[in-house]
Amino acid sequence: MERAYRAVFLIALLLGILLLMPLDRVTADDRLIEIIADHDNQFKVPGQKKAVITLKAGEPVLLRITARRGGEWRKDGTVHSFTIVGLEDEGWDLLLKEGTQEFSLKAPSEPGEYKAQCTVKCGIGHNEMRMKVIVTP
Ligand SMILES: [Cu+2]
Repeated sequence: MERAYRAVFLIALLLGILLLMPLDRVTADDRLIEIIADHDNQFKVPGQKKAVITLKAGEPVLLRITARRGGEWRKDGTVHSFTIVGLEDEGWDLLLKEGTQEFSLKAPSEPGEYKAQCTVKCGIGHNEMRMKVIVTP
């Protein structure tokens, strides 16, 4: 009898864990987007002259961001952020530590041109540290 209880408990636990996982993490086939938040306090996209990324509205994406410390950083080790003002609640407010980090996100549902910016005082150039995010229908 006790064994049956344990089995039920384990199955419930497993289901609970699966339910808690965001669905796009389970499927893990999100499009990979690479961005550099560089030590000169500029966003860069590897292989591109201009820092601009294009997403499809609502698509799940995996952002791989490499951050390099500029002249200033936060005490907690945050060196830059990648923030779309107004979409923070949808996850578009990524605090970046030194090194490479990955973030699973959903592209904004509303097509248009967005501006991503750094909200962490990172030194000279911080006020111009932004890049374009184009969202197509
Ligand atoms: Cu900054």
